[in-house]
Amino acid sequence: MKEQRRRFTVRKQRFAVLVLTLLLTSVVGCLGEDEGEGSILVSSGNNGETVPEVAWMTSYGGSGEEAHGHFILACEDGGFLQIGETGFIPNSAKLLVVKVNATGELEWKKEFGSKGHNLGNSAIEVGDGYVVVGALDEDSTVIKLNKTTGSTVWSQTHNYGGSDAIEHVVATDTGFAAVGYIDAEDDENTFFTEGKGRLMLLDQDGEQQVDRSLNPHMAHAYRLAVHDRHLFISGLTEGAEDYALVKATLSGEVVWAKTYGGGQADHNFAFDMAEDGSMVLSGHTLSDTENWDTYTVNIDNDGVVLWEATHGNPRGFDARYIHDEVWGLRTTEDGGAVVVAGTGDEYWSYSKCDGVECSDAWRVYVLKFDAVGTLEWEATYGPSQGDWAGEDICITQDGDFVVAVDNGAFGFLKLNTSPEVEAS
Ligand SMILES: [Ca+2]
Ligand SMILES: [Ca+2]
Ligand SMILES: [Ca+2]
Ligand SMILES: [Ca+2]
Repeated sequence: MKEQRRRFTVRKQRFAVLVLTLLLTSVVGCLGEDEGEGSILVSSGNNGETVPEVAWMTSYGGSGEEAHGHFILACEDGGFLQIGETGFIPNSAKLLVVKVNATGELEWKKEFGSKGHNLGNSAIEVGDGYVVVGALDEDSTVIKLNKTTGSTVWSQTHNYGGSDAIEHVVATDTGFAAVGYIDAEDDENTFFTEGKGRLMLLDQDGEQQVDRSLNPHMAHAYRLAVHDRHLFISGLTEGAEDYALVKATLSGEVVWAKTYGGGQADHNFAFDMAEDGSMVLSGHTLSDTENWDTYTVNIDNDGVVLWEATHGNPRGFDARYIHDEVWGLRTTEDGGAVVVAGTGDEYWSYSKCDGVECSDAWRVYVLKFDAVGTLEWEATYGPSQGDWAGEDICITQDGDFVVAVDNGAFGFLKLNTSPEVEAS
C-alpha cells in the first residue's frame, strides 16, 4: 500500500526492496475494506500523556486499484479536501481529489487524466474555488475546481521539461506562485525525483508568467509560503542530503538559500509557516539515528535555527529496525507544531510484538511540539489488522486534527484534542 514511499527510503538498501515487495503482497492480501473506528488502536509513546482521541475515520477510494493521499486541506466550510492518486504510476494512476464535509461524509470526488503517470500533490482554497496542483502525463498541471460540485473552472498543463510536476502553490497579488521540479531522473518515485527544483509564477488563470530554476539550491522543491512580500520555499538538496530552504522575491529572485541537517541523509517533506514568519520543517533523517527518525526544525524568518528535535520508535521496539517517516505538519496557535508520520518495521529479520502492537504493522504517528520544541505528546493510531501511515495533517476550526491516512484509500482520521481543557 505505501510501496511508493517505502521504496524511497529503502532505495539504498536493495535487498530490503525485494523483501518489501514480498511483504506488501502479503499485507495487501489480508487488508480489510475499511476498518471501523471500534478497532482503531491508540497508543501513547510518551508515558501516559493525554493524547487526542479518535472522533471518526472515513475512507474513500477511486476507480483504480488502491488510492494514496498526499495532502489534506481544512476548508472554510468546515469540510476537508484530500489530494493524491488512484492507481499506480506509471501505468494506471489518475489524479484524485476527494471532498468530505465536517463529519467526514463524502460530498464529491473527481479524477483527472487518462490512466498513466498522473500525480495529485496539493491544493489551496481561494475565494471562489480550490486550486489543485500536480502533473498530468508528466507535465505540470494546475486545476481550479468549483467548491460545491468539484467541476473544473479552468485547467492549465504545461511541459516545463522532462518529467515535471508542481508540488505546491500559493496565491499572490498577481496570481499564483508554484514550486516543483523538472527533469526527474527517478520519475517513478513520487517523493524524491532527483530532478531540478523549479519556481513558476502564474497569472490568475494559471497561465505561465515566469519560470525560474531553483538549482543548485534544491533538486526537488516541495512547499512554499508568502511572508512580508517574499517567497519561502522548502525542499530537498541534490541527493536528498539535507533539508533546503530558499527565500526569494515575489518575482523569483533568490535572496538566500540555506540547508539543515546532519552528516547523513535528511529528507525534507513537511513545511509550514506561522503567522510571525517563522517556519517549521520536518522529514526524516539518518543523521545520528539508529534508523530513519523524524527530524523537525523550527527556523526564524531569517533562516536561523530556533530549535530542532529528533524522535522515533514511539512504540518502543528495537530502534535499529523502525522507520519513522514524516510526510506533513502544521504550525499550531500555541507557537508549536503538529507533525504526522508513519512508523513501522519492514525487515524480515526482525519482528516484535508487545501486547497488541507488532512492529511489522505500520501506524499513523503524530507528534505535538510546543513553542520551544519540547515534545508535549506523541501517539500512534492504526487498525487491529493491516497498515496505516500518516500522509498529512490539518487543523480544524476548533483546533482538532484531521489526518490524511494511507490505508489503501484516502482515509480521513479526525482526532479530538482535549475539549475539557478548552471548556474550563
Ligand atoms: Ca513534462
Ligand atoms: Ca545531511
Ligand atoms: Ca526510527
Ligand atoms: Ca519485521
